[in-house]
Amino acid sequence: MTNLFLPLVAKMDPTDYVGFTFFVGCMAMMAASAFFFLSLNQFDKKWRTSVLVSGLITFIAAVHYFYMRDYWASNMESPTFFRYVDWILTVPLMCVEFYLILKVAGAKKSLLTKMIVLSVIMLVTGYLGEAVYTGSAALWGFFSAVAYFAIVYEIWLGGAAKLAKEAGGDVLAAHKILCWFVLVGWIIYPLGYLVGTADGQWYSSFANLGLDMDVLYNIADAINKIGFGLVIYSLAVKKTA
Ligand SMILES: *C/C=C(C)/C=C/C=C(C)/C=C/C1=C(C)CCCC1(C)C
Repeated sequence: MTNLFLPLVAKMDPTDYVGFTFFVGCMAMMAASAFFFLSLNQFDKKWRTSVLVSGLITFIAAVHYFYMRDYWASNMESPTFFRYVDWILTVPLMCVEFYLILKVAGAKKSLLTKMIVLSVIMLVTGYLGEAVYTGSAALWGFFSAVAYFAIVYEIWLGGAAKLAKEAGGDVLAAHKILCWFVLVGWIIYPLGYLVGTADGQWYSSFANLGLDMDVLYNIADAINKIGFGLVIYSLAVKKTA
């Protein structure tokens, strides 16, 4: 054990702020998971699944952050592969959250399928642009963005929005906040992508913004995974009271 982990921690340079955000990411995701899991008993049965999923999202992220922190510390390189494995597991679970809270208004499996398919398209095309066909990062980023806006459309104006209106009350209010997370919180990811893939692209000036792709992704993950979970948590609290 020691020779596996000690060198990496010893390698952690106090001026390595990217590594620092990976480190804090591990702790934040772990703490959030403990918080969600330990709160489960206080909720009515039908809200437990939603809070459980919140905990699974931060727990899956916590495990990936441990790997990503070590990958970064050993190679000083973006852990692109772990990053996208994390997202491909957690983003569909966020779609499940939308579906679960809208079930009270009769949400169908087709809504869930549609959102999961869109999120997988968004992430696979993003991965291809970031890691495989880096020369055409702009094109793959564009495909990814189309899928992203289709998700935004679905939840703000499409079928999911209609169901939220039918549900009304606390569910509608929670749905609205989640919609803002997707519109504002998720937009940090394409910004990170533009910064990280700028080299040799028409948007090469993004490389000079003084921003770091991994820091942007890490901040976005903390906001979106933990924030999203807390919205679900407080909805469950209201519905149980
Ligand atoms: C917990 C992880 C989350 C919520 C990840 C979300 C990721 C995105 C919304 C990524 C979107 C991208 C684009 C819209 C275009 C460029 C490529 C991506 C994959 C960074």
